[in-house]
Amino acid sequence: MANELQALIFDVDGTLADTERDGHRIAFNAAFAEAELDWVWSEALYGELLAVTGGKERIRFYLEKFNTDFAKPSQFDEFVAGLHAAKTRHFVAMMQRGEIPLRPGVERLIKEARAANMRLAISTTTTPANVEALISSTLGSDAMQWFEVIAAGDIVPAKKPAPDIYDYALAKMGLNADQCIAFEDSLNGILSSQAAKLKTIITVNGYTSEDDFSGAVVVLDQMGEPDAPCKVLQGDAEITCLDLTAVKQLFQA
Ligand code: XBP
Ligand code: MG
Repeated sequence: MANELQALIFDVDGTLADTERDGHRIAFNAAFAEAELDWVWSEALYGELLAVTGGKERIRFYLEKFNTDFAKPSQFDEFVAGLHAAKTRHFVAMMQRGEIPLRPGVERLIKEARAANMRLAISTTTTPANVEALISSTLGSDAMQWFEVIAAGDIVPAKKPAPDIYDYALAKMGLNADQCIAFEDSLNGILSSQAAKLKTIITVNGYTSEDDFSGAVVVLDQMGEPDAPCKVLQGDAEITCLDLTAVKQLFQA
C-alpha cells in the first residue's frame, strides 16, 4: 500500500494555463521590438525553442542555433538579462490584463484540494513575478497564499529537465516524493518530476501533444469539467473529469 497522498505539486506554463504561444512568445517579441531587434519568434519557431526551459536560457539557445549571425554585444549577460526583464514586464502586464485564462478544470481541482486540506505547491522554471501575476489575476489576490511553496525561476540554477526545482519544493515542504503527485504538460516537465521520483499526471497542449510521456500515470487532453469531459490519451484509467478522488486513485495505482 502506497503512502497517503499529502500534496499536489503543479507546473505552471502549459499546465495551469496555456501561456506559451499566446503569452510568453508574445512577451518575448514585444521585448525584442522594444530593443529595436528584428527578431520575431513565430509559433513554429517557438515550438523548437521550447526545447530549452527558462527565458534567458531560451534567448541564448535562439542565438546559438537559429540566429548565429547576430553580433553579440560585449556585455552579453547584461544584454540577455535586460531583454528578459523587459519580457517579464510585458508578460506580467498581459496576465494582469487577464489575457490568459486557467485551463479547464484547474480552478475546480485546486479549490477541491484546498477544501480537503490537501497541501499545494508550485514547481516551475518561470520567473516568480509571472506566477504571481497569473495566479492573482485568475484565482484572486489572496490565492498565492494557497500554495505553501512557490518554487520558481532561478531559485535553483539547473532548470527542468533537472529534478532540482521539484527537489527544492519537496525539501521546503518536508515531504518525500512518494507522498506527492506532480502535474505537468511537457517532456522537460516530466523528465524533471520523474527524476525527482514523483508520480506525474500529464495534461497535454498544442506544443506537447507529441511528446513522449511513457512514464506518466495518465495522459489527458485537459483536466476537464463535469459538463465538458476530458479525454484519456494514454493509460487505462477511466476518467472524464480529473477530481481529487481520481487523483488519489492514480496516486495509489
Ligand atoms: C516553462 C518555461 C519558461 C517560460 C518562460 O517551463 O520554459 O521558461 O517559457 O519563463 P515549465 P521565463 O512549464 O516546465 O516550468 O521567461 O520567466 O524564464
Ligand atoms: Mg510546463
